[in-house]
Amino acid sequence: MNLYSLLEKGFPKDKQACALETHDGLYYSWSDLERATAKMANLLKSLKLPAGSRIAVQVEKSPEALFLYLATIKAGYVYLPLNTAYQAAEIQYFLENSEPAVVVCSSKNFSWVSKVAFKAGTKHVFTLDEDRKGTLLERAGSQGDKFKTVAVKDDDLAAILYTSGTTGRSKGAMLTHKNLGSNAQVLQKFWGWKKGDVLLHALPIFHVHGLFVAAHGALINGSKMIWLPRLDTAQLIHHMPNSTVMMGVPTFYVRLLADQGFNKAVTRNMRLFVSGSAPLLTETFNTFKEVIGQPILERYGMSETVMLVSNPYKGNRVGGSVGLPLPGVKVRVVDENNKPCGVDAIGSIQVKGPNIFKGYWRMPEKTAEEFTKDGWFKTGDVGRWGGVANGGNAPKDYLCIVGRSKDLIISGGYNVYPKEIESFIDDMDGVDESAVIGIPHPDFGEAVMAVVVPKAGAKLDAQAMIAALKTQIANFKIPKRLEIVADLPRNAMGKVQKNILRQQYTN
Ligand code: MLC
Ligand code: AMP
Repeated sequence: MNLYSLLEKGFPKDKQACALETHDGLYYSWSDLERATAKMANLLKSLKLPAGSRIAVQVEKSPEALFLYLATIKAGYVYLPLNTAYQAAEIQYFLENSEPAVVVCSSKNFSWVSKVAFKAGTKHVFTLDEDRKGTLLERAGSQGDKFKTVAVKDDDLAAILYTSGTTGRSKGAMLTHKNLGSNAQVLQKFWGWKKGDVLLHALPIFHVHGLFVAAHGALINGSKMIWLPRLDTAQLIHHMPNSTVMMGVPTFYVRLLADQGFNKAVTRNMRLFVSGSAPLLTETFNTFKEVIGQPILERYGMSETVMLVSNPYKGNRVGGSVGLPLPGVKVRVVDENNKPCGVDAIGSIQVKGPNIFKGYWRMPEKTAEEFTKDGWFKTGDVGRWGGVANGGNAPKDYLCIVGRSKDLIISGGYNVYPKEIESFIDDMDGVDESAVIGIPHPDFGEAVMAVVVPKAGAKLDAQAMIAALKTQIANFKIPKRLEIVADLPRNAMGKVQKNILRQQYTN
């Protein structure tokens, strides 16, 4: 079934009810949502795109951006969202790799994005801005407001999400209608979505968390969303008394707890706070429970798998643990021979289920590498069943994530692969080599730090290097700290010992 049809089944009968309320006081009814989606789907159809065409989108968050996503899947095309922080070189790679038929960008970026897109073979470039301006809506305005949802097969693609690669360039995770639909249905039940729920939505919608976990949850349940463009704690606190559910990365909870205006009274109607995308510190979990009187529900997932494991809605939510495998999802913790580890032993986390992606876009070898012979997907995360983890005490059937085998930094919920940043730094004049590590950060959980060795006789300026990086890569990947040193610690094999650097700079 087309994912749109599945979501639509949950839309309320009263089409005049509010579907989205924005931070600047606009109300979109379910009828508005359906009509705008149909108009955009008709526009896409009028372009006579081949089946399986990718629609790449790099726009600021707005209700219309959500409708564009819905229109894409309704019309049977493949949605390809791109983080608004990505710079020209990053966008160039994504467009050349995915060869989208249509690109939608902000007006302010049109001149450079369109050049890159046309060079990559894209035929149509539209603009869409936060304030309902741009050529996409101009062109969609004259289209019909009814559209028959295109029939698709379960394993037809609905979306491609680029995830950074440990080596080399990013990989496009291909997600099918079935992957996304099955996960939305499971979460609706598991998290007890009910009539009257209102979702407070402040996450970006170009990643799994904001689009597939949060927005799908409200859509499939026919629930209203309070649609905020970004995390702004004053806005969250303002809207919280009229909300029942919120989802965020740990930084959301750290910032809320630091705000004097956040208290039990503000959260009186809230029934569920979900955290994910990065580890929630047990300290944050405990403080939140103490101050607000309810435990945050932590869950675990990935772009390749959508949601895998979650603390229960009803039942024991354990700080430091991501909880129980979701219904239909199989999770195992294995040793280096892919043999399941016993309780309390640490191993690699592998998963199976209807939510696991179809593979990496045009990378069959990479896809094969990431699956075991018997079909388990290797998450690259390291975990343990039960035990005293991260300062908590989890029962034996609860999963605790204790680390990652992939060299990955998660900063404020965004993934940064050190290798990518190192290659940009190593290309700079006067640089001999570099090591990029994650160091603890009070707001973002982890922050990117670079340790750089100059070439003999070269003089490097840390501030100038950071300024140069800012023109090349997304802002969340920029090192918050850059140190210039004489050499890097190495082991007997000559490998850089990042653990020593992490210890040295963690204080
Ligand atoms: C912004 N900055 C960041 C950053 N976000 N730096 C590191 N890490 C981040 N995540 C930079 C800004 O460019 C700015 O730099 C400075 O830090 C301060 O920015 P800010 O204004 O305070 O940031 P803000 O706009 O408040 O954003 C912080 C944030 C945001 C945490 C709210 O990053 C965010 O919404 N993160 C959510 C990411 C997400 O949705 N992840 C889900 C992935 S899906 P300067 O130099 O310009 O001052 C996934 C699967 C799963 O992982 O399981 O869910
Ligand atoms: P992404 O590639 O952006 O989808 O990020 C997925 C990664 O985020 C996972 O492989 C984990 O390393 C991490 N992650 C997601 N949720 C959690 C969580 N609750 N605790 C720890 N790590 C998490």
